[in-house]
Amino acid sequence: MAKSLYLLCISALVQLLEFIPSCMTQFATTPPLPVLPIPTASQLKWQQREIIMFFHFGMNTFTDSEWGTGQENPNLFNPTGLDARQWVSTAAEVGVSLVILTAKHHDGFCLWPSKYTDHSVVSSPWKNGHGDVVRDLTNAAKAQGNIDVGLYLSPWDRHDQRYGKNQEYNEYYLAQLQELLKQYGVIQEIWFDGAKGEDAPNMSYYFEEWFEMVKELQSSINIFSDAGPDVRWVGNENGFAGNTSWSTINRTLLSIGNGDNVGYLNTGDPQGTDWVPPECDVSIRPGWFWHASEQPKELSQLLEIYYNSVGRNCVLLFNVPPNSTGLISETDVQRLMEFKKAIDTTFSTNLAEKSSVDASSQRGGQNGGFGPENVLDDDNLWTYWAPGEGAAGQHWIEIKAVSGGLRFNVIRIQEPIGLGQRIIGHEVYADGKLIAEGTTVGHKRLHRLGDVVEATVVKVKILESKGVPLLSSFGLHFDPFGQPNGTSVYKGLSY
Ligand code: FUL
Repeated sequence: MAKSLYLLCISALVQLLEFIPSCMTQFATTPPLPVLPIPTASQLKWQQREIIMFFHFGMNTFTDSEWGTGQENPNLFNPTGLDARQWVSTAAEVGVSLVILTAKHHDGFCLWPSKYTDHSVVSSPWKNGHGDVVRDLTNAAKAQGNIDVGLYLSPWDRHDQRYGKNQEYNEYYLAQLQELLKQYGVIQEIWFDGAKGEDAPNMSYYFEEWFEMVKELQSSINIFSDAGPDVRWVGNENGFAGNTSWSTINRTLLSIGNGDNVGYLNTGDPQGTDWVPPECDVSIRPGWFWHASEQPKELSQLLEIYYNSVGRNCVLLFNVPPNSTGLISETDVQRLMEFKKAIDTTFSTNLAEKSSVDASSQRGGQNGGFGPENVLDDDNLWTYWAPGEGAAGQHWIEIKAVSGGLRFNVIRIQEPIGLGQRIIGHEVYADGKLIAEGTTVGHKRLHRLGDVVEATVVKVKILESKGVPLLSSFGLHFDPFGQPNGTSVYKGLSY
């Protein structure tokens, strides 16, 4: 009897003990509020691509020119060996997931059989007038898999007689836009170039109608122009973003084809009310189009471009022009492979990966899920370090080598931009010595150091930010290539 009473008591005690923790269950710590503006899903996807590819190809490829006059004879267009599968397989090998083709450049010659003009592939000897480069590219991308397509449709048209007559030309342009956006499946970026020659007739483009129509036809597309709305020009064609590089800008201060605001485009605006990140368009060769006399840039130049574009919160739009056979030249393919190998060699190993990591504070305390260890995982978007609310200028993370020392010459810092771009100023210390300083971070900030640094403790201090600063990824890397220009120089917060 006593024994059964004893067992009853024990079982009641066990039930009670099970009940107590369930009463005390804590919910997970909530993520911090975003700092607006934030990217759309399409902009977020675009930013993660980091490097995309431009194919400048068209009449100019056959006339050795950059800006055709519009008077070229369609007979000249005859890329006898054109194979768009080689274009996309080259892109895939470089790790590129979006390629953009010049469907129509300023000379007005159309690479697809437009119903609205005969100045196109239809009038050329290529495939007896039955060819369609846009179709070849979209088919090749689909067959390759994981490659998306974007299109460039030059507003300035030096061939078409309607150019200069506002309504007629805008109708023509919109008709072509509809052809391109309705007939070729999903198009992920549309490029509205701002160039227009000084001798060109006066012409008003109906941008509002164009943009609305584009979004109606392709819901996940990003519209590029000098002024966005989704992606903005970086203000130069060298592939260099500003040392300060905000994805935010004030669109009301921008206009398409206006050369006066290149500085503003280059750095963006911390007070900007619109999320319109910069895209760095630059050619692997001196010209945009292929010329027999030109060669691709040196590997060291390509790497310098990478550090100053991807490493400054930009997407790099690398132009690789197919030649007059209709193929990417072997020299260009080789240079791209060298480039890819160099990037992989430097970045595939994070020397900080096995270090211990500490922070000034963390949101929700030890088990809040926002600890500094999140900067060393593979996710650079949705797992991140968030400090507790605290005095500005007091936030930091510290990486400590667990065994031996850290030997590196590149520092990589990333913000989880899905919650807004926040960091205004930061510094990096190695064993207490300042080794790099900078302003914005954004999706990715790379500091390529002049010297190799050896240290056991590396600290990132956030000097100033909009809201609390967040860090999604941190890396220390060793880059054995090229001659960098020297340490990143902190220019103060003079944005
Ligand atoms: C410029 C054009 O004039 C060039 O030919 C090239 O297409 C470049 C990407 O944009 O505005």
